[in-house]
Amino acid sequence: MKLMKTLTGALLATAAMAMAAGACEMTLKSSDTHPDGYPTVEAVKHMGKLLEERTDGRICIEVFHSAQLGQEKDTIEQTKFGVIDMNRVSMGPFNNLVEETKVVSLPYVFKGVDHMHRVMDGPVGEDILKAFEPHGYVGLAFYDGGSRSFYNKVKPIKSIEDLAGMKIRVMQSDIFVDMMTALGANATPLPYGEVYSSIQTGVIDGAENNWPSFESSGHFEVAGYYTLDEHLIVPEVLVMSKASWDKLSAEDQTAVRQAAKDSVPVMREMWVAREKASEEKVRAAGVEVITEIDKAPFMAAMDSVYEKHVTSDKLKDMVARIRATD
Ligand code: GTR
Repeated sequence: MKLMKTLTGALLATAAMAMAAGACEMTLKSSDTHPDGYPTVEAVKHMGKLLEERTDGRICIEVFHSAQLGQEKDTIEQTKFGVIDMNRVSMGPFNNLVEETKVVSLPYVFKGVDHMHRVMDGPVGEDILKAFEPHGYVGLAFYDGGSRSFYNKVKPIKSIEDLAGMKIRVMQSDIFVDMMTALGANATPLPYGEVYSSIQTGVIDGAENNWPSFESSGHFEVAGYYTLDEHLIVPEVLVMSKASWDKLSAEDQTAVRQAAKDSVPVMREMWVAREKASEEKVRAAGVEVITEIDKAPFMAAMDSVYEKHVTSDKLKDMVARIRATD
């Protein structure tokens, strides 16, 4: 009897799911490297809810979290060809494809997270969103990625000198490789999903990221020192495949854009809460957090990165506009 009830329940649940799925004329597949519950994943789910409501259930979004569709660099490729409809990634892995994304991936380009918000919500952000289009993507919205700092398994990093010769994983972009070289360390560009085991086995000494990523990836379990030098504030971006976009009516395109935009404040709220929760969890696990750090020498060391990467008038102008934003 109990088994019958369970089976009937399961069948009903399956039927309900099929009906719900059947109501969607179109389900946009969206990729994210982070696990379920992470603010970026939840933000795109929220966007999906809005879109479903506003299109009377015609357009839905399914978020494939936890890198189910692959590591960021590969999913970016697949998004271009419309195999994946939407993708939430860091701007870093886009640097070598869409040069405008470089300006917001430069070390210490923003004065802080509030400054980053003002820039991304303003005309520079608008220009960057538009810059995706000739490359096969439609820029929909920017999300928060906090500030990134170094963590490692060897020792507390208290100055640039401590970084000398250390093997540090970076995202796959030339800017970050040059940033590490400028700091006297050895950059190891790797996909995110390989970082945990690479630290564990000693292939690398450490990596760099924000509180929520440091925590949710479990990297804090293998890297016991976290230095809050905050060298990068790289916003996240939500893009849509231009191939998928072109299949939508103009009206539906507007609905997609608006739903993405409306998910931003919700994401920002979730981000702040998650940063706090992640910090608490990491500290409770006994990670040594180095907060007393003089950032001035780190900033000064970045001149060579700017000289090498900010060469065109277009990028120079964008950096100047970022700096001029109050
Ligand atoms: C995270 C970011 C991811 C990914 C990751 C990385 O902060 O949210 O999109 O880029 O960093 O370091 O690869």
